[in-house]
Amino acid sequence: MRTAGLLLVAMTLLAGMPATAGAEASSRRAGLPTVRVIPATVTEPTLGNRLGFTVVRLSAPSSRRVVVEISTRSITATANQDFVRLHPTVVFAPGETTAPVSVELLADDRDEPTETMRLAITEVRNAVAVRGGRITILDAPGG
Ligand SMILES: [Ca+2]
Repeated sequence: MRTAGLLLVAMTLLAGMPATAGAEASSRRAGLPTVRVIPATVTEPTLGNRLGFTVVRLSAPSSRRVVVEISTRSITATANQDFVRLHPTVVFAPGETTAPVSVELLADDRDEPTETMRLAITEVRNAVAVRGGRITILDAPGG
């Protein structure tokens, strides 16, 4: 009974543990850096399109090339209406720890609340992905 109780506690702790903690623990075990997309706030363009930038960051330099595949994900912002759906690949040369990544924002004629989307890491080589990459899109003044 005691074992079952402890197991239940352990399972509860695991269930409540943020994904980040698990990724960082497995990265330490594997001796790999973690990689995350830094959250950013960008403004919708008034007309046409514009790139909004953020960076992808490694927790430590690597002697190996790190390849990170990213995918745009809707949260409250809509793909191909508020931003262009894209799957950029970011490559870190050995020793590099930051690399730019952008999202192509689209103008509209509507007054909207602030919207959000995510640059999600879908695939990574020589590092361990950590959840992040939330992009907050502020509505353009007057549209
Ligand atoms: Ca708008």
